[in-house]
Amino acid sequence: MPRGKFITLEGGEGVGKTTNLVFIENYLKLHGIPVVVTREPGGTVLAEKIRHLLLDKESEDISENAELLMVFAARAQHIKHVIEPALASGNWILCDRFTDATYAYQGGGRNMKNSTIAWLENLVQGSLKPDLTLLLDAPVEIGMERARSRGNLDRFESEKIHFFEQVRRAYLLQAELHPSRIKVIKTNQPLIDVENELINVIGNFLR
Ligand code: T5A
Repeated sequence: MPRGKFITLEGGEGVGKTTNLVFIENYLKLHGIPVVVTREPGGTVLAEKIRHLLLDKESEDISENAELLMVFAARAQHIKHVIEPALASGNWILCDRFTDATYAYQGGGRNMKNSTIAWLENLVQGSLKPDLTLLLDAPVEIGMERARSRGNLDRFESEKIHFFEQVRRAYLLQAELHPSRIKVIKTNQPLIDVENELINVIGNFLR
């Protein structure tokens, strides 16, 4: 059984990850690919508990170091119990956010050192990296407007606009640094056009 492929979906708040995840899952299944859909932070019972703590607006002030370590603690569980076993048994993984989000939110948004993130990445992931990353990108105001329209903002969504500008900049920098892995798809266009771009990029990847 050949090892499965690891696809991640990334982007700032409200850019359309959840919406397009379903489309990508269906597209892969249509091509006969067995796919496991999961998310970060989360994906296991413990990692979902950590997610809850991270997103809870009412929790005590979480230090930047604690936030970074919580993200990687959840990731370690996720890799051990979901991602690695699925890939090893030939399933593909479609994951809503992964370590590029850490470079964007903790690196860009919180201004933490990329070298610290890289050290933890190496500790927790070893050689595990996504094979393909779809970075959904839209101007911050558009994403925030979409997120706000759902009401009930979480701890990250309640940050100031400057934070999200930094997140977006860091994501786009990641795409510049890893052009063969990270494909940028603009989502400030009708959903049908976003889907067509996704088909293009994933179609190329499948070939
Ligand atoms: N985090 C995560 C870190 O800080 N570090 C890390 O390492 C990791 C892994 C997780 C939070 O954790 C942080 C980052 C995050 O803040 P999350 O739920 O995964 O939270 O992320 P969110 O960005 O909060 O997810 P959202 O659900 O808010 O955004 P989505 O999924 O990008 O957007 P979606 O699909 O729900 O769409 C939003 C709305 O827009 C509409 C949709 O119908 C929906 O109503 N929409 C469109 N409308 C018009 N045209 C289009 N093209 C549209 N696409 C979507």
